[in-house]
Order: sequence, then C-alpha cells, then structure tokens
Amino acid sequence: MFYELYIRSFCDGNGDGIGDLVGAEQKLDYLAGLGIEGIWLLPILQSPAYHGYSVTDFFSINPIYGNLKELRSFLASAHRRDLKVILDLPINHTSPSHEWFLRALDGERPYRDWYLFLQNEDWLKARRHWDGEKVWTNYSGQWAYTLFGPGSPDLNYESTSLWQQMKEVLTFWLSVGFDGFRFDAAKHIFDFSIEKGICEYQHSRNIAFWKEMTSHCRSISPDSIFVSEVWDDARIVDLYSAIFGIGFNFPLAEDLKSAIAKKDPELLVISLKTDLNRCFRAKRSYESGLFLTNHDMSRLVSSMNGDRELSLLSMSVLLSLPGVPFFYYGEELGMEGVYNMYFNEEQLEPFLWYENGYGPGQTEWKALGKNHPHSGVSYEAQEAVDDSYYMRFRAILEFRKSNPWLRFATIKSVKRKETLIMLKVTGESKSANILHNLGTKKIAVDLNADVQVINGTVSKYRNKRYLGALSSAMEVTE
Ligand code: ACG
Repeated sequence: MFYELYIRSFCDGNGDGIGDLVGAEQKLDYLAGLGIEGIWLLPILQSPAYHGYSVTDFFSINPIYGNLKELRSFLASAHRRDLKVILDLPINHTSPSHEWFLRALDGERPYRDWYLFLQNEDWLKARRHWDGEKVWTNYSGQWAYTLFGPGSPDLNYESTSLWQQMKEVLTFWLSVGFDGFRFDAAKHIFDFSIEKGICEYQHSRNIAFWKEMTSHCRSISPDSIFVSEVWDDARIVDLYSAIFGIGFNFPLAEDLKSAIAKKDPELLVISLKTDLNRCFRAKRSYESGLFLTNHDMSRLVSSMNGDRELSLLSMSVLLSLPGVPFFYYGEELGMEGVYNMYFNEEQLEPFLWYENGYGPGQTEWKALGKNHPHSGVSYEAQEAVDDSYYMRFRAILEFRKSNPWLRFATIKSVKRKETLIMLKVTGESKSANILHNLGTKKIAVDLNADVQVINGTVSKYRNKRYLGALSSAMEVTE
C-alpha cells in the first residue's frame, strides 16, 4: 500500500505555514502506523507552481520544501521504518521559466531542439485529444507546443541528447535515495504528429522511450519501483503497465466508484470482470495500481455525495482486490473536495491535524474551504473515537496489511446474489471468499467461523450469519 503525499498540505516543520520535508519526517510514525509500505511523493522539484508539475530545475528541490540534506534525512527515516519512497517525476514538460526553455527561445542549441516550435501555421489548428483545448502558446512571438497549457511547454524527445539528459536526472534521484518513480503523463512523451500536424498518441514510440528509461534505472538499482500514470482505457493502460510493473488502473477507479455511488451490484460485477480482467489469470507480468481518487479527482466522500458509508464500502471493495493499493492523503480522515479543471485546488487542502485548525505542524498555505475546523473531520477529533471514519478507515487498511497475499491473488469468480457480490480468490497459500453487501439491509450469508470483517458488521441469529448493510467480510477457505 502506498500513501499519496502532497507535502505542501501535510505537515509544516519550520512554522511558515507550508508543509515541508522536516514536517513530513516528523509524521513518519503516523504514516507507518497506517500500515502502508510506501509513499508516493507528489512533485517536490523546483517549480513556481503549487502543484509542482512544471519544473524549473530537475536537479534541485523546491526550497520551500527543504534542501537536499533534509530530503536525505527524510528518506533515511522512511527506510528505517521499511517505507519505500517514490518520486513523482514530470518529464514530459518544463516550466516556461526553466533555463532550458529561455535558452531555447534565444535559439541556443541543443535547447532549441528540446522543445517543439511551430514549423507550419496549420499546426495551430491542432486540438488536445480529450477536450479540444488549444495546444500552442505564443511566447513573445514564438509558438511552442504546450499540451497542458501555457505554464508547461512540452519537451521534445525527438532530440536524443534530451534522452541522455533525462537519464542523468534519473541517476541523480536514485543516488539521493529514492526507491523509484511515479512517471507522470507517460502516454504524452510523443503525442503530437509532426507529419500530420495533429495531436496523436504514438504509443509504440512512448513505450520504447520508457523501456530505455526504466532499464537505465534498473541498471543502477535493480529493485526500482515504477508506476505509470496513463489515464486511458484498459487496453492502453495495460500496454504501458507491462513496462513499468505497476500501472494505475484508471478504469477500475471510475467504474468502482460509479457502481457503489449508484449502489448497483451488477455494475460492480461488470467492472471487476472487465477492469481486472488480467487478475483472472495466475501469471501476470505486472500489477494494477489500485486506487479510488488522486490529486486530479474529487475526493472520495465528495464523489459519494457526502455518503461516508459508501466511501468506506468503496475502500473495502478496493482493498479486497489483487494489486498494489494507493490512497490519497486526507482520505483517511474523510476530507472533502471537488475537482474542477479550471480551479483544481479544493482537493489539495491542508491535512487537518487539529479540531480548531491550529497547532504544531498544521499547514495554512491555503484556506480550509471544505474541511472546516470544528466539523469533526480533524485527526485530533477522530483518532480517539472508536467508530469514527478515520478509525474505520484504518481498520480496512489493517485488514489489507494482515492479508498481504491478496496482492498477488487470482480471482477465480465474481458472482452476484441480490445485493451481494461474492468473489472467490486464491493465492499461493490461501483461498478465500470475499463478500460485499451493496444493499441497505442485512443479508443472510453462508460464512464459516473463520470470518474477518473488513468493514461494517457480521451478525449471527439462530445459526445463520448476516452481512450488514454496506458491509464487507472475508472467510478464508483453505
Ligand atoms: C497528470 C498529473 C496532473 C498534471 C499533469 C501534467 C499530468 O497527474 O496533476 O497536471 O503534468 C490528462 C493526462 C494526465 C494528466 C491529466 C490531468 N495528469 O493524460 O497525464 O490530464 C481523459 C484523457 C486523459 C486526461 C483526462 C483528464 O484521456 O488523458 O488526463 O481525460 O481529465 C475515461 C477515458 C479516459 C478519460 C477519462 C476522463 O476514463 O477512458 O481516456 O481521460 O474518462 O474523461 C498539473 C496540473 C495542471 C497543470 C499541469 C502542468 O494539475 O493544472 O496544467 O500540471
């Protein structure tokens, strides 16, 4: 299990209101206590942007988060707790303030070749693949290709010297002590066709690029962990996951949430059968990155329209599946936040440590618009209450932690009876039946004595067992 950490909003170690590495290091016991095995650190390299995805220097970290010494100390402390740390690395583009881009604008080589400048007026008609946004930006009279907007001109990997440069970046961060990378925007390395002048993914070229980058890392650090961010349908996600080893399962995230929000068991059966298709085979060369939300999406409780029971059920379904689970900071508290493409900040609010919103480590870089003080959502308010959202979320994490075999399990079957979903899964040394009740009434189930409640309730009445409303349980069968 990995925790997706947005350092700016997590814990402030130097009293400036902005989360930093010193603060995050102080909270490593908290993180390890959640039962996670690793941390996905959202971008921390030099960048003028709050999200950090537009980098101005690939070899240094944003000074508001700390310095290299503090990063090394954070990594060593994480490793002492057996936590892996992977770095989110956005190498598809830079900030327009990156020195490379400024020198490219001046026509200096090789930097000029490291970006794509307009060669044909017709290219201006090109539109972004998924939403029709414009993809060219005029910088003082020179048009550059900017798929993600004017704040991030794309790097142009037609230039082989750039491949070499990026390998040096990877070598550097591995030598600092990272255990691997979450590679941002993996399908976008080659996504503009120079021949046709349109936006068009060139998957085979992208894959060749990533093969070379990942082999480079493995030649330095054979156990490196890679996770690919490819937001696309299952076929494309799979293509890339095979190179990286772990690929975020975007279709599953969307379908699972939608099935549970609608309390539609049939939809959930279809989702599990299609989005986890490969988990029905025993031999797999890569794993699903299981997740429900990330920083580009509405938070879980918000996507369940405020229904916390449905949120916990979604999490318990997710954590009963084969793959490597990831969850976003603050989801354990049930924080809220709605994603908006043009104002995508609500899901990035400060982690609320204290009920009154103030105290050592609390970040204050932005206002708490959704997760108000005195609303009972804080860590302080919830950690002492047995049936709080946080404690119930932790119990689901604990279930997963005590069943590590589920990661590599094979799904034998997925069946439905009324509101009940039944999965048969088998691992190297164990098999189990996993039951999820999507209904609002308890339902009679065939469970043996060796039952682990994942979430909700299992009760007994006259020799019959019942799985409570919106509850999940597992029985180990052998
Ligand atoms: C990553 C980061 C994100 C970051 C960037 C840029 C990339 O996580 O925080 O933005 O560094 C696309 C890209 C992703 C990108 C997201 C934000 N995420 O592919 O790499 O945009 C469709 C498209 C997807 C698209 C998605 C976005 O296919 O490509 O993701 O829409 O909504 C079904 C379909 C599926 C479809 C979905 C949703 O599932 O199968 O294809 O996805 O429905 O409709 C950051 C900032 C930005 C800033 C940038 C520089 O957040 O504001 O501009 O950095």
